[in-house]
Amino acid sequence: MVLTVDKLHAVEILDSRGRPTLSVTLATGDGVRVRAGVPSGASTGSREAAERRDGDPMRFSGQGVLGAVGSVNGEISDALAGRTFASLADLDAVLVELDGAEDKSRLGANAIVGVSMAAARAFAASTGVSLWRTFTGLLGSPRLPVPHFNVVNGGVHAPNELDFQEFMLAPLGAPSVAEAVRAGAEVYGALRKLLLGRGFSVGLGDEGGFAPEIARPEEVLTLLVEAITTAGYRAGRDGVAIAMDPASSEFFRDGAYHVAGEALTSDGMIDRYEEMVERFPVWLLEDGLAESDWAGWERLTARLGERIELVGDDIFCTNPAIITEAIARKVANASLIKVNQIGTVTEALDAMQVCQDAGYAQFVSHRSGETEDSFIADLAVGTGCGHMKSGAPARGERVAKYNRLLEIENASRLPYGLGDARS
Ligand code: 2PG
Ligand code: MG
Repeated sequence: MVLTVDKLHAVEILDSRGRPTLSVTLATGDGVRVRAGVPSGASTGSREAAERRDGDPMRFSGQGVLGAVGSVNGEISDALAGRTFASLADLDAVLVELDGAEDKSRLGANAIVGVSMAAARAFAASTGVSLWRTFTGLLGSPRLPVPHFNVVNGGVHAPNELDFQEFMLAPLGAPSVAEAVRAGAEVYGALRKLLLGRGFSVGLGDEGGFAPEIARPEEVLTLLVEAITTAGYRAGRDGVAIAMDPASSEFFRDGAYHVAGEALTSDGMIDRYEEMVERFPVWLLEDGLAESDWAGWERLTARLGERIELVGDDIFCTNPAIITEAIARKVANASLIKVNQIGTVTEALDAMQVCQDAGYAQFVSHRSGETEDSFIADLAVGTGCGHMKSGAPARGERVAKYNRLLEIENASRLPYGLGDARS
């Protein structure tokens, strides 16, 4: 596979939250033209690759990305146009070197990731294969991931009183993506009815989940179990299980976790999670503790690591070096994978490889600010990581990823589910 870059062009577009982001178009020497849309987060880890934002208060409250667009159309184009690359890794290495900053802040991680995603797509298109096929053989064998539908939103993704950011439905027991998507949509519908019947708002948060005025996470879990059974599914690993991303760095202040009016220590939080795991079919917990609380994470992993998947997001930032340190310290047993958190597709694949080698699971993820780009669906399928989250089974930018999984399922005979590595 070789790729000759002919032209690169970026424009400023809107993400799903109404904030500017980039669309990057790449044309190759053999006449292929592809595009990538750049995602953007709200609950970001402090060690993430840095987005370049204009900071001009007269445009989009300072959120404009004309500088990052300029990086693509100027310096990056100048460096790549007319050059031939033998692999995506080679092209990404040029991007990393060109930026020169550890956090990619000079050209902007949002500029770089857009080019990297477009280049990955161009490599696939030039060889006439689906994008997911270019990721096969690197890690596990390809498989269709269990979609994790975020149906209740809180934290910085919704203006309600709920401190926990995400409550997800995980149809682990479904036989296929098609049935998993059906389960997600049916339970989402049942939950809507339940909420309305109890006088709660069914307004939506950033990722398409409902944002009711409920403070206690246990109350949300109770409602979810009811919605799952009302929709006709078993609540549990043999049916529809539950995953949570409290995004706890956001409510960790002055050494305490502030949840529904209580201030808890790390151990208090761990006790609380253990109770939840005992009472409810919670199978995965992401960012249960804050990114700065490594000692707490060690205890959390010792207590719950054998029973559930513990995913590091803000604490790892898809960074191979940080994940390597976490493995040595027995922190978590899985990493979230967000390409824009590290800045190139190649480095995200490196992070997945580090996880894979240590028996850590990889959970491919969207961002709260998204476009209709379905890149992560192909990434999750090709790497065979077994699970992916892309928000609610509603709203165009969220369902684009699930619909892409349906498309791949239809065109391939790939197996569905977490895979052999985990039960
Ligand atoms: C998360 C993500 C995606 P954000 O915390 O996992 O759901 O949120 O993109 O705002 O960081
Ligand atoms: Mg998270």
